[in-house]
Amino acid sequence: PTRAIAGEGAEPRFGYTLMAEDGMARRGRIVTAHGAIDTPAFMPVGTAGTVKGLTPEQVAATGAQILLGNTYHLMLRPGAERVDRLGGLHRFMNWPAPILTDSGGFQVMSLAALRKLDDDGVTFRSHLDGSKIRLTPERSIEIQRLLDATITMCFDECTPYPATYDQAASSMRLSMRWAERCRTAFTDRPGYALFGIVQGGVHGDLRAESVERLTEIGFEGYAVGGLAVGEGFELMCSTLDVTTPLMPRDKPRYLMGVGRPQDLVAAVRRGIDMFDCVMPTRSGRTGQAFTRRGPVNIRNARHADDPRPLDDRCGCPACTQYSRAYLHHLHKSSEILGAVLLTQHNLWYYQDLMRGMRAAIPEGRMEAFAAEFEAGLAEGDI
Ligand code: PRF
Ligand code: ZN
Repeated sequence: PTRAIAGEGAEPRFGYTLMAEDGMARRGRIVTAHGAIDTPAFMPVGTAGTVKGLTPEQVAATGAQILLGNTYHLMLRPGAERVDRLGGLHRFMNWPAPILTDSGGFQVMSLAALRKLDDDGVTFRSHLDGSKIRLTPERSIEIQRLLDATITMCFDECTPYPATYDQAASSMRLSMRWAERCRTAFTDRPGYALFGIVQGGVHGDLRAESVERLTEIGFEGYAVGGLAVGEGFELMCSTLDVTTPLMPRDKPRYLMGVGRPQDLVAAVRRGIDMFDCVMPTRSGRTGQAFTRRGPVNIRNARHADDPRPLDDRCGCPACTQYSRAYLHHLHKSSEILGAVLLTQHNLWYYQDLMRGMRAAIPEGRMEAFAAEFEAGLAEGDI
C-alpha cells in the first residue's frame, strides 16, 4: 500500500474522552501522538531529562504513562537546539511515551538569579553559569517544540502567595495576555497539545475571569496554576471548588505541582485529572517513603532490625525483595541503591493511588475510596 488506510499509520489526533464521573471526579483517557494516558494520572518529574535515579524502563514499570520535563533546565543544559538535533527529548532520554513540559516561568522565579519581569517576558541569570537569558511566551513555545513536548504549557506567571487582590489580578491578566501569544506561537501538529494555565490566586472572581479568557482563546487542556504555593490545604481546596466547575468538561484538567497523596485524592474529588510533583522522587532520595499508613522515614533507628517489608501490600521491587532493615542501612550509608529503591517505591505508591481512583470512579466508589484512604493515614505506620 502506498498510503495509510484510515486509522492505520495516520498520526492520532490529540483528544480527551470522559469515560465516567462520580460526583466531580472523572475517569478519562487522553490520546496523543506518543500514546494514551489514563486519567486521573500522576506525572513523575523528569526535570533534566531523567527521573533522578531510575531508567525509563523502571519508571514505566511503576505505571507512569507520561513524564514532566522542564523548559528552564533543558534550555540551559544541554540546550533546546541540541536536543532537537539529537532527535527530540523522547529519543534523547529513551522515553517514547508522552512528555509534558512546563514552560519555564515558574522555575525562573524559583531558581534563577536577578529576575526581571516586564510585559514582554522575563530576563534572568542562569543558576548554572550566571549567563544572561531572556524568556518570552514565543521563545518558551519554540523551546518546547524543539524538545518535542507532547503537551506544551503556556508561559505564565505563578502569582506568589500571599499577594494583594490587585497584585493577583494584574499578574493573572499578564498571564492571559501571554496565553494569547502562546496560542499564536504554537504550531498545531496532530497528536500534540497546548494547555492554558488558570491563575488568579485564591480569588474566585479572578479564577472565573481567567477561565473565561482561556476558554475564549481555546486550548486542548487547562491547568490550574498558582496553588500549592503556601496557601495551605483548605484554601487550595476552596479555590478548586470555585474553579473546576467553570472549566470545560470535555478537556483534561491539570493541577500543577501538586502534591502529597491526600492532596491528590482531594483534588480528584474536585474534578482534577492530572498532577505532577517532585515529592515522591525527591523524598525517596532523602529517605521518606509514602505508604497507605502515611509517611515513613526509613532513616529512623526503629527500622534497623526490622525484617519486614516497607509495605506488605506493595508490589514494588523495594517491598517484594528487601527488608526495612536493609533499606535503613542503605540510607544510613548514603548508598545510591537506597535512593533508587525508595524512588521506585514512592512512584509505585503514587501510581497505585491513581489506579485505585481510576477503578473507583466508574463504580461510584470515589467517596468510599477517599474514606478508606483517610482511615489508612489515621492508622499510622506498623
Ligand atoms: N505555573 C507553571 N508551573 C507551575 C506552577 C504554575 O503556577 C505551579 C504552581 N503550583 C507549579 N508549577 N507554569
Ligand atoms: Zn513498595
